[in-house]
Amino acid sequence: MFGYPGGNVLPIFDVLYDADIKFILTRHEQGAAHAAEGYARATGKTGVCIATSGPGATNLTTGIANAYMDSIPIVAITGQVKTFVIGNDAFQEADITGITRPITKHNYLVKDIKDLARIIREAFHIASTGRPGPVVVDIPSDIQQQDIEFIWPQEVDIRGYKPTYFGHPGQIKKAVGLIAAARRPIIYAGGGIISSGAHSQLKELAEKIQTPVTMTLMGLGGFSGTHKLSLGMLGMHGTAYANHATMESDLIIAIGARFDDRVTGKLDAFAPHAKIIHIDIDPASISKNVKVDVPIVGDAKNIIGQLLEEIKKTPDTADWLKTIENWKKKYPLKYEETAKVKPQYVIEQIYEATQGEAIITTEVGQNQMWAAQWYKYASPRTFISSGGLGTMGFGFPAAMGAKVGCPDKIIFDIAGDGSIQMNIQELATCVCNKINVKVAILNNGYLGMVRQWQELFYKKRYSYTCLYNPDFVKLAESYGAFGIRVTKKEEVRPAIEKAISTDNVVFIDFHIEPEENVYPMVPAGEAINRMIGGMA
Ligand SMILES: Cc1ncc(C[n+]2csc(CCOP(=O)(O)OP(=O)(O)O)c2C)c(N)n1
Ligand SMILES: [Mg+2]
Repeated sequence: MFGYPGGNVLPIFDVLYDADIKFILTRHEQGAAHAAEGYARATGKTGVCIATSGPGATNLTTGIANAYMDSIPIVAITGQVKTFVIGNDAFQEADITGITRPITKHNYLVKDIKDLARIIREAFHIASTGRPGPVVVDIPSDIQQQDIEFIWPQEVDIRGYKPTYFGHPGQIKKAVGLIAAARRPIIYAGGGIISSGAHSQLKELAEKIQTPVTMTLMGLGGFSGTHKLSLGMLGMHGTAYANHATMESDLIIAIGARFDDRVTGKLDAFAPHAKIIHIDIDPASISKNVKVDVPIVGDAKNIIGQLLEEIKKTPDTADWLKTIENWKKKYPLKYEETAKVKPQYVIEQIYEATQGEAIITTEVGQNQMWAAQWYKYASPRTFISSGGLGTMGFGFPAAMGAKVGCPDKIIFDIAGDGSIQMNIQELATCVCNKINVKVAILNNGYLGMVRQWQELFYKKRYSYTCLYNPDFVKLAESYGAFGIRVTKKEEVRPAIEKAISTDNVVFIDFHIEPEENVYPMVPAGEAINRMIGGMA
């Protein structure tokens, strides 16, 4: 449990004093929310954060919105002013159930102590089942002070909330028919693969039907990036071959993905020849952005299992795979190697030094896209990044939560010099709790991704994107962490090795080429095969 105290949660904190709960005091409530998310994404369990009423609760909201957009199971507990002053503009009152209604899967204001146990039970159930998401439980402080006999409900029965877990057999048959007839199929896999634990089934399916797999940012690790059938990520900064394969495909099997605009680009130009099968646990996601031919509502793991049972005739994809192999050879991800410190090189070196076994979190911007492109994620829950909301300041507290959940793993936050300063206060939390995460700051002196857009689309008018930065090494040291500065290419690998072998929180300040860009890039609103730095 990650959190921060205050007047209206004091009764709960008093119980935490000797409760059998590992509690971590963060230095900002936003840090607590993101840490709960990092914990949830690394472990598959529900993360928990707690804050006081008013400003404590509003500080959680960015993390709650982030969890909502990325379907991450967290329960956020907030203190509230006493029931009899709610609505009176009481000290530190904020209507947090009102504020979080559009960014939670569900939320509760506890008005009677008799409901508390049931509500907590339901909150965890709702957060972690169906399409996962954040649930807020707002508890007035007078309710916190009341006594009642503790009865934990064994069963949860919520009218109107009964997720569908298995695909309709008729829809499965239709999908099997389309798969057998396809010649240029692709699987488009999203975060749903990871939340449903469907990675083994996905591998089996891809191999059985010899169909290449492309992943969203949220889906990375759901299918091994080193597998022959992997196309890597698609979309705005996807690989050229993933985007071309998508545009040329005659069948898209979308699993646990939601056709986000960073993936589809210009909607009416998206995959013009493709029939679409869409597998998703949330019926509201289906045909929301793109009209699909065969919707299948249910859990990804179950449905892939059903498909595997029903598929007798597999498609002939030999020519298609040859075409894709050619694209991969001709248009690989690439960067110009120079004597300077290149961000892509830094990430390649982190990949090699950790043998692909680390958990990588990211901030937002160029750092995030390079981390998605240049580290090969072989297994689920090894890549943790803010997808839907794109929250700068997510990566460091998320790394902290991931490390608490997976203490034996090496955790690297691949950060930008801008983003890291948005939750840098969590250095204190990491150091004093010995949460030894490693932070690789790709320091370009810019809000790099915004600068890239200004370079390409605003005539290089760098309006307020140049940063004045602290000395990150001294800053780390002032918190009791270990700092390393890297200004030369040959220092990159030794610094990474040193960070891994150092039994402390480590910041590596990589002074990278300031105006390096992320390519390929699909300009906003263009079709996804119209890439800058992709293929003609
Ligand atoms: C909280 C928040 N504010 C603003 C943005 C808009 N934004 C997206 S990327 C970016 C620049 C990030 O800079 P830095 O962390 O240095 O990363 P770089 O792109 O340089 O790797 C900004 C400002 C955002 N995503 N999140
Ligand atoms: Mg930067």
